[in-house]
Amino acid sequence: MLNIKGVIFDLDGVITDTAEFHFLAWKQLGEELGIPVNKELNEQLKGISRIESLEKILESGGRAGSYTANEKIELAARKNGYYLRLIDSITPSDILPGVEALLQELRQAGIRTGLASASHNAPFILDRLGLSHDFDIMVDPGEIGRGKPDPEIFLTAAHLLQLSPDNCMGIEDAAAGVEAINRAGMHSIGVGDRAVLSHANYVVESLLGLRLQDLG
Ligand code: B16
Ligand code: MG
Repeated sequence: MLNIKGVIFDLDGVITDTAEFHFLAWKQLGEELGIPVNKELNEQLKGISRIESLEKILESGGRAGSYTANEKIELAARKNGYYLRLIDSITPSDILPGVEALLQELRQAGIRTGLASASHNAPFILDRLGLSHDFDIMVDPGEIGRGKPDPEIFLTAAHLLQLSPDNCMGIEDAAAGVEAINRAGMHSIGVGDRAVLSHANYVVESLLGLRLQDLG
């Protein structure tokens, strides 16, 4: 029997569909570098940090050793510029279906909430969505040494919530994120494609399909 006292959310792809904007921004950079970025490659970038995503793209184009560390920082910054332009138009209407109802249900039930996003743009996005005050804690990805699929970001969230990991549930859209939740010893909810998220304890197509009683 689960005893869930805290729910830790991913941001991109769970709370809002910025995953699509990350894809478009990487695709644009890829075109400039002559490296195709398709949906399949993009799936592997979900939940992965900006610089690691760049490394994977360069690797896929056979260009892993072609750039200095400084050039890679410049390329990652260029992608972020494209991304920021795309997310500039975000409003509360971009909150994915079911998110607000679930947050409200959790609050009413006294279940604590946290955000475990790898994105350095998370505070800006939450602000645009009008959700800045809806989470009890938010992990700063700058403080995290090892990105998803390492469990560090979820363990840090549980620590900040002052909860044991086995009393926490994590919600993710990325395969790497679900692995991070599982390795943290938490109950995992995958949002999206069942084929990609089959290692989650429970998979829903969208958060509209998730009710409090499903949390055990
Ligand atoms: P940024 P999440 C992750 O956010 C995204 O899934 C991933 O595609 C992105 O590269 C990463 O954040 C870093 O984002 O470039 O904005 O710092 O899914 O963990 O909320
Ligand atoms: Mg995500």
